[in-house]
Amino acid sequence: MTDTHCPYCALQCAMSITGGKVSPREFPTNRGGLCQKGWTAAELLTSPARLTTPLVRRDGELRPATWDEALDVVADGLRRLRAEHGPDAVGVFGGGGLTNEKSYLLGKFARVALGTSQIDYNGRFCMSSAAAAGNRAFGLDRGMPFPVTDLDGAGAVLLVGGNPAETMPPFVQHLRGAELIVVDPRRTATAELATLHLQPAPGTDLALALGLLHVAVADGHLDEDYRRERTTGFDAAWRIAASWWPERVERVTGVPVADQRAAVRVLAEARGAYVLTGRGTEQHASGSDTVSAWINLALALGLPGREGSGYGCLTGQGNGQGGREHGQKADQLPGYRKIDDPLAREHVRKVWGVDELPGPGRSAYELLDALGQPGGPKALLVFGSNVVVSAPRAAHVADRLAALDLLVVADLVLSETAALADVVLPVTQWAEESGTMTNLEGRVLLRQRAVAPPEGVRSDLDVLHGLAVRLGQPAERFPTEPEVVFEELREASRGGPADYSGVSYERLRRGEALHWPVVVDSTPRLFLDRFAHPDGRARFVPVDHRGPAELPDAEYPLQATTGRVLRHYQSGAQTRLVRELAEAEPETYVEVHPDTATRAGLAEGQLSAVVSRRGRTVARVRCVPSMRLDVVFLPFHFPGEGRANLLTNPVLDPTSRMPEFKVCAVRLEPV
Ligand SMILES: Nc1nc2c(c(=O)[nH]1)N[C@H]1C(S)=C(S)[C@@H](COP(=O)(O)OP(=O)(O)OC[C@H]3O[C@@H](n4cnc5c(=O)[nH]c(N)nc54)[C@H](O)[C@@H]3O)O[C@H]1N2
Ligand SMILES: Nc1nc2c(c(=O)[nH]1)N[C@H]1C(S)=C(S)[C@@H](COP(=O)(O)OP(=O)(O)OC[C@H]3O[C@@H](n4cnc5c(=O)[nH]c(N)nc54)[C@H](O)[C@@H]3O)O[C@H]1N2
Ligand code: SF4
Ligand SMILES: [Mo]
Repeated sequence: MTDTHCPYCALQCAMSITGGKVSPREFPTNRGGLCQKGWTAAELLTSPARLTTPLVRRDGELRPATWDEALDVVADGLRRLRAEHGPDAVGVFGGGGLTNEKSYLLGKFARVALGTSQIDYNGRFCMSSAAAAGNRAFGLDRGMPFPVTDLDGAGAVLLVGGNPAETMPPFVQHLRGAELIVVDPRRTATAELATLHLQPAPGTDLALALGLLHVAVADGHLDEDYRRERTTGFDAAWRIAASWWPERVERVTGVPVADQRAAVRVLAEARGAYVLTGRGTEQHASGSDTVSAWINLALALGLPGREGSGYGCLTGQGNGQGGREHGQKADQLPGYRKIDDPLAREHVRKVWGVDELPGPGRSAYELLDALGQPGGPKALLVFGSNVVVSAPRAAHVADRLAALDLLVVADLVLSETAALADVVLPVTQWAEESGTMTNLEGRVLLRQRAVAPPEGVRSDLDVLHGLAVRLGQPAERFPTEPEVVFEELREASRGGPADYSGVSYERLRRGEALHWPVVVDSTPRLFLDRFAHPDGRARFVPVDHRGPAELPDAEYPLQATTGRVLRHYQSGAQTRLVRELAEAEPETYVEVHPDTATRAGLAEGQLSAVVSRRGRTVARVRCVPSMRLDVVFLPFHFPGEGRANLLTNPVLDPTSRMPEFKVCAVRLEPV
């Protein structure tokens, strides 16, 4: 029996593996619980769909090749493109599911072995708006700056744009003791658990948050002592919120004045309250400002940086937290350092033993959009993402991939993106390798190898090593042993905001709870004494409502929003191959109010075309009476013409470069 953690989401539920079978394990976050995805996770270890040999495209078809052949093809291609067009002709796309060791080595590989600035990752589609807002307000971004179990004692929780009943089922037990207020345009399984459900139109959360701040101040709930001692910038933020009186907010969002007042009262009067945000409120072209507005509300009520209350964002991918700290993001170096900070560059240069480092590159969507264009990358290496399904304006992204001279995908299965590649490299997964993950509460976990990998696959670390050596790098610069990579990561992160220098495999094996920063001791709770800005104070950030980039009109009268269902994970590349999950949720669908369906000439169970300015998706109609009349919902887990991302608007948040996944204008048509 080997103790490990789930391959999927950021809750990183603890499990054991015995003879290739999963059983749940007691742990503070999941308390012995697993969701259906976790229970069935082992099926993919032995699935016939597993890739076990490298594939190289010859005469238009992917054909089996040896590892040497495949790596030679890649290295030759990269060398040639670099020689002809310079180092930025090669791009790298990483993922928040990769272990800390892989994220770290991928960033080092890009900057050192390729010398390219063109690296970013799918966390840009996930965490970036909350991260930007957290940094602005607190001077540091750790999704939850407190352990999940602190929520057990909460009197009230405001959960905005998150549906953990489907996205992190075992997490919900931590909300049981609190009065729960859910903000979601849909009446989700999570909203069903709430005392109060606010149902705004998609993309109007910023107005709602300004309105709740207005009510908090007008109704006398501003925590004056806290504001004076622990924050700055209230006046500028208030000047904007002052004009968002509740009736105006109701007109823009659809949330009744009485519900706005009730929500603020519940939060203000609770002993111990938390504000939590999920992707619903973050994945907008105004996502960073929207999260800032929710943090402003939390600051006005005096919640962050106090024991028993706070603000947190629910990180999504397995290593969504660690994945954003170790340098696979375009503007970052390991330890959550900024790539344009001269001291950070010097520190990392020394650890890596190199004289030069490239500067910041393009953000994820901008990188994909530039592929094959003049001045853009001509080759792309993808590790841990299925962008053909998960990136916005997906048909355009597929066109950009097709315009490349060389597309290389490392994956465990032939994802829709891998199927388009010139070279596919089959890698080990989760239980077949060791590595560390940092969960949603900033706790570093060790996932230990539990089973032998199938013959023919190699780890991502091995792949990076093999390519780096072929590109002329010294072999020892790209270690293949996770623990050796981690030892180097410790040094690279030392002194940075996300300092892992005190974390070791040995301490993790002993089961120590280590929340970063860890120089010697763990930091389960941040900000109790001071926030991370130089003056120790949190910042109110003045933000105003802008609304979605695309509003409904006569041609596209409805708003589509997108998200997740219990049984599938992300692009579905993994979960669509697990029989129990695929049978229960075999195809995409569109949730729509019955009256809206009728008006479009549609009925329950029929196929509908959902059409936006970017494209057309085909989905089966599910009539849901609790839906708003003006909103439809599609999950984004399905491929082909069922891709929700054929519709989505790639307009970006100016600060975080997050695309507006959560709202675009559409119409429904019978097929
Ligand atoms: N089953 C499952 N679990 C997962 C994942 C998965 O793919 N499947 N992925 C993991 C990852 S990477 C992530 S990031 C997390 C995401 O976890 P969540 O944030 O919980 O997931 P989503 O379904 O994307 O969005 C949550 C809710 O936002 C609502 N929403 C849409 N538009 C708006 C809006 O304008 N305002 C507000 N307030 N709400 C809105 C949607 O109706 C939806 O119910 O889940 C993780 N867990
Ligand atoms: N419309 C819409 N689109 C969205 C979202 C939304 O809410 N709505 N959410 C966005 C969010 S929050 C996210 S996080 C993204 C996620 O979307 P993706 O980035 O596509 O995430 P996954 O489907 O998890 O893709 C991971 C791929 O890597 C493979 N893989 C898993 N582990 C490893 C590994 O260790 N090494 C390697 N090399 N490969 C591995 C898997 O088999 C899979 O093919 O989607 C975004 N797209
Ligand atoms: S909640 Fe997340 S970590 Fe837990 S079993 Fe489900 S997918 Fe795995
Ligand atoms: Mo995510």
